[in-house]
Amino acid sequence: MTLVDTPATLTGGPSLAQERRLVTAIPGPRSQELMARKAAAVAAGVGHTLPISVVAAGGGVIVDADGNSLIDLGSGIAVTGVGNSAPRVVEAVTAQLNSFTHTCFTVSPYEGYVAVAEKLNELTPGDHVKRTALFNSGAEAVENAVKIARHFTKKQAVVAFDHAYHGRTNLTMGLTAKNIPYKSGFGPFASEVYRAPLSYPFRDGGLSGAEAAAKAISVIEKQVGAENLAAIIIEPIQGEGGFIVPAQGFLSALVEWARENDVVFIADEVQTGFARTGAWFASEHEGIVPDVIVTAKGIAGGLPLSAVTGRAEIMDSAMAGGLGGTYAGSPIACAAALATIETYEQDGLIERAREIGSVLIGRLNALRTADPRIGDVRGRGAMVAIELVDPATGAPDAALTNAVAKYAHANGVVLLTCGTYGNVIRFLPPLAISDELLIDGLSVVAEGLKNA
Ligand code: PLZ
Repeated sequence: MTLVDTPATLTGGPSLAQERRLVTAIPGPRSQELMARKAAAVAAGVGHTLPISVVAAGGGVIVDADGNSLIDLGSGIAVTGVGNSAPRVVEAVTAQLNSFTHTCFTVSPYEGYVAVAEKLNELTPGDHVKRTALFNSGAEAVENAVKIARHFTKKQAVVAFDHAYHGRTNLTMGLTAKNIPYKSGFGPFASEVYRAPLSYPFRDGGLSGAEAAAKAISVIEKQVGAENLAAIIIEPIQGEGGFIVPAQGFLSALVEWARENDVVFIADEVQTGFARTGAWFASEHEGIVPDVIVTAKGIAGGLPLSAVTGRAEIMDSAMAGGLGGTYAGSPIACAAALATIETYEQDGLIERAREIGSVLIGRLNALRTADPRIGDVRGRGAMVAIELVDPATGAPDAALTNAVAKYAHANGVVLLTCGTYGNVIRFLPPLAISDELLIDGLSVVAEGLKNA
């Protein structure tokens, strides 16, 4: 078996040449070699968007084993906000690796975990007293948020929304809306999960936030009942479901109703969190203060870490020993998180996310004016999407979406799609990307649209 040999000098991080460079077709021979090994060794259910073999990444690029340099417009699904191998993260993780790698926080604690909890309590919306518990993945944190809400309220039902995505574990699959590829054949799903309609301005006939909330609340009251409901969980901007920004007032009406009815309001900010939307958390754009907020992805510069942060009385309700996990809040991931948060702060990345947003929204709106297949341009900060439709009927156009994504991949741009109907192209660049690369990436997408 041949191992793909990586040039020893190629280190990732922001010092990588920041350019789109194609030296072979995508995938090149070395990437193809890895894909053949993957097909023979990895379970077929583990898919991939782009068939390349990554050897280095940093700033706004990903370099493959054939020497191609691709523009990264996905950040590993909204994870590497600070960029891959960000210098502070590399330094902090290296230092932590050299002191200790693991003790299990619930066996013998260490400072990094506590410092991350303090930082999250400080940065998340609301100035009430908070507590945090750390986990590994977004799904694991969502599960724990629901566990905690049930323990606190002594109620069982959970309401999620149309188009929601909350993970792939059994409970979070049940919370997730989309059947294929996330759920089909993987049931039975957990009980006491209910679904309410979402505010989706492009597709709900332009209901106001208050009207859409009234509709959702009516479903909740008639089909579940506040007396049975432990929690409402919602992404403030839906991620996998299609970057759906609810109408103004939708989220705040839900928060108000939850508060009046002793229901825990959980914001799933796994994808929207950590500077991505031009604020620390997307809840801030709506002025809402969630009771519990779930974070992951952008928290630790690519290392696996997630968190549940919430009102002290809710978080403290679970008995000692009721929350944990062998690796939950790993010292290495915590070191990475502290360095990542410092990087967002020191490098002005919240401001940078807003600038990226103006470039994206400006250019995409210009494209839309000339191309009626772009039905909608939406998002906040560096979390922006276009929804592609049949201009005559408004029907979702997944085939066009796939064609544009394929064109982008073949031309050196890592571009992601999403949406219940598979017709949304999403832009999630690292906040470390240059305007030049971003604009080059957008021009490839524009060409892809023209060619399709
Ligand atoms: N909540 C809002 O976006 C993860 C899914 C990638 P994990 N989204 C990317 C895939 O295809 O599996 C996500 C999310 C929101 C929860 C999750 C789950 O986070 O870290 O993937 O478990």
